[in-house]
Amino acid sequence: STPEQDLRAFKFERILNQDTGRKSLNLLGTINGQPAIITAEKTAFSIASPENFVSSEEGLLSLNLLQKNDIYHWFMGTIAQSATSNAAVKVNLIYPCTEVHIKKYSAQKIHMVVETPEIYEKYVTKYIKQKTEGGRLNWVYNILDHKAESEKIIYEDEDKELGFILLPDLKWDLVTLTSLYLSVIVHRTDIYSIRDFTPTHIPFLTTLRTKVLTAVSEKYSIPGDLLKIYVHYQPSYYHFHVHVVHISHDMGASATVGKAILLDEVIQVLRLMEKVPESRVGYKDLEMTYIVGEEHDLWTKIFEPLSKGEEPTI
Ligand code: M7G
Repeated sequence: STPEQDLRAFKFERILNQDTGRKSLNLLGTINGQPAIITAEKTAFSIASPENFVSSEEGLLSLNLLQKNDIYHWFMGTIAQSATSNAAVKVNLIYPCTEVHIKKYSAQKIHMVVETPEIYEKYVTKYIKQKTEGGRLNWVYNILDHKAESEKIIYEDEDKELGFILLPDLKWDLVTLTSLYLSVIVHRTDIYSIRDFTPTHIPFLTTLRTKVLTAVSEKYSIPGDLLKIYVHYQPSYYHFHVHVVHISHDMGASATVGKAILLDEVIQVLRLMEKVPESRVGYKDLEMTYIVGEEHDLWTKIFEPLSKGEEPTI
């Protein structure tokens, strides 16, 4: 079956989350008896031909005046759309999905947690190990092996140690430059998260940064001062990758304090660590403070037990 046939076969079960501000909706259901998640998000207005906005053929197709008061008028309307050139909605399908995906896309309370070097060493490393197993990184290896998305690669440095692939993130609609969202996926497999960085990685990170900036400026004519380049701690996928996002794009929780750390800051911290006389000091030695959702395994298996004075069960 084609991806479209799969999507059409979706049997709705329940709403996982809805955000009226971001105009997004996450649905849980099944396809052929297997769990699936649909995440839908209304797209940004296309500004390709703003002069056509009021056109009843190419812009606002129909209008319904809700109210008029003095100089104020408000309408509801429909708008001309096309799935290929001017889409109304971006739909992501995860099928078959896992319990971890369901938790990730569910509405939940969040907590600020402090991960000490001891907590990292004792519990979080175990958690990270578990999350690299069971095919969770298949999509990453598919990209690195050119088995998927290879036609979308913007730039590749094939070096085994320093190399990486720059390509569009699945969150990007591929057209709106002001919401540009790219990912850098490194070829090396020895870095799970920034916790693995020591000052020895400074040249790796600085060359990566320079090459990414050059590639983005050549391909999209976007200068470096219009880009946010950051990493997540904690990330969802433990194979080192970097997020490259247009500065005008408000990513919400995913680019916020408590989740995103600028690559420049990581490099600066490593440079300072380089000056520490003690050898092998690195990100593993820092206290890291971040947000975690109540459904997340890091909360249920590590930080919730710790907050109650209990031993984590990881
Ligand atoms: P993260 O910081 O590990 O997790 O980033 P997050 O999803 O909590 O941000 C992983 C990034 O990879 C995210 O920005 C995802 O949108 C993106 N991503 C995830 N998958 C499964 C794919 C994929 O199959 N292809 C591409 N191109 N990007 C993906």
